[in-house]
Amino acid sequence: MSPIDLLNTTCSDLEQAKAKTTALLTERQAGYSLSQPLYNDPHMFRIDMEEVFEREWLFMGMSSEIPKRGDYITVEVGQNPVLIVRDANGDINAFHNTCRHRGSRLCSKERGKVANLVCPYHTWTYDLKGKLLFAGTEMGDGFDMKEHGLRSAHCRVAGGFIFVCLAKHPPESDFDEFLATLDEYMEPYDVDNTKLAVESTLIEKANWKLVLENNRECYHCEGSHPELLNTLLEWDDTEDPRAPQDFLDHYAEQAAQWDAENIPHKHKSFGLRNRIVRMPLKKGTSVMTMDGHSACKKLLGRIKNHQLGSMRILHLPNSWNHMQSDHFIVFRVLPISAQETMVTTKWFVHKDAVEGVDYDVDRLRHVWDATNDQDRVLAEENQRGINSRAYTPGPYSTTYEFGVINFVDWYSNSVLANLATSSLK
Ligand code: 3BY
Ligand code: FES
Ligand code: FE
Repeated sequence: MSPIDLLNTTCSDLEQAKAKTTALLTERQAGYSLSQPLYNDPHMFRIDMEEVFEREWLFMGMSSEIPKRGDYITVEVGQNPVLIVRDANGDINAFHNTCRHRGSRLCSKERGKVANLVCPYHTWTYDLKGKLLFAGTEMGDGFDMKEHGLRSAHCRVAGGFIFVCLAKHPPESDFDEFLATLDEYMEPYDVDNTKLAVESTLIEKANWKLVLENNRECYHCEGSHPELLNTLLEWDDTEDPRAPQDFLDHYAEQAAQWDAENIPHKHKSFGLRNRIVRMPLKKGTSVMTMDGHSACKKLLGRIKNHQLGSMRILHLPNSWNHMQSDHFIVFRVLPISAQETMVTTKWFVHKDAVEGVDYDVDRLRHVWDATNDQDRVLAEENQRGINSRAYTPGPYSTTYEFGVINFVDWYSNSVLANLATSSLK
């Protein structure tokens, strides 16, 4: 069933899907992969969209993608077109990208620049704060312009990261604390003085949760990621009990330098939803290029040390990131259907860096293009096997796959909690 067909499902189908999801998540075996319908059933997918992607804070993009007044990006969250635009005060606003006349999408391009937001259908015009400025002369006496401004969505920006929440009431959590930490940890990078160098979009034939699960472990790295392993150390945490002494020594040496330069690095977690940690890369390497040497001649922000490792930022449900000394890479996951997911990767460099002089795009993107494609195949094969009538949930390794366990626990707990409070959303 396609997402469009889902619109035709009756309310009782939806109630049944909610009841089934609740049962599957309540009865799931902790530490095991989820049951098949949660990975491939269009009804369960609808629940994911309503209870996760329309309820939680989502990573959308970076503030430096829209540096000037009128710059905008658009993002499709399932069937919800979203518009993010910078206004005349420099503030970033998020709106539902749907006209208050008869609902046309206002902006259809992925990014652009406008003076005002003009609907392509009948030219209703809104300012950059969503106020309706013009609706022609034919709307009649009773028509109130003030009642027809764009519907806004909650929007928060920290450390250059733009987050949007489509729910009426964003989830109560430690999100504020995470944003404050993000501001502090991103300070050295001076995101406002960065620019998007290049981006890629992959459509993976896999449920979004398989894309996230795959990202949350490096059990598969040795067998699948030769390019990434030129620089990446498999540990995802400085306190990983499996980490050998030579890693701990290397980390201690790097951390001493980072401390001397006032570069934040300590692991911080905010529930299971968000975490930040700076991890060293392999000894002698600086950034995730094929040879481990610089990708861009200009370092970011106030950074002087090429060897800042990679600051990893996790934001469930839809982002992981690698912040390095001379470029950073952000990843955004958006579900399309039960078995299709869009993964967008964006590489940022210093805004004054000149392509072909300071950086070469092919060199910059090589490792993560290869890695993303390898991960795409892994997620797609995972999906195909899960679709088998023989599939049953299998056990995660508590040492190698703790990140996956954390993700699946977060997902299950969030969906159950959100389903229980559906009426308040
Ligand atoms: O580097 C990442 O983004 C994740 C974490 C470990 C494996 N995977 C490639
Ligand atoms: Fe936008 Fe008519 S739908 S102006
Ligand atoms: Fe991978």
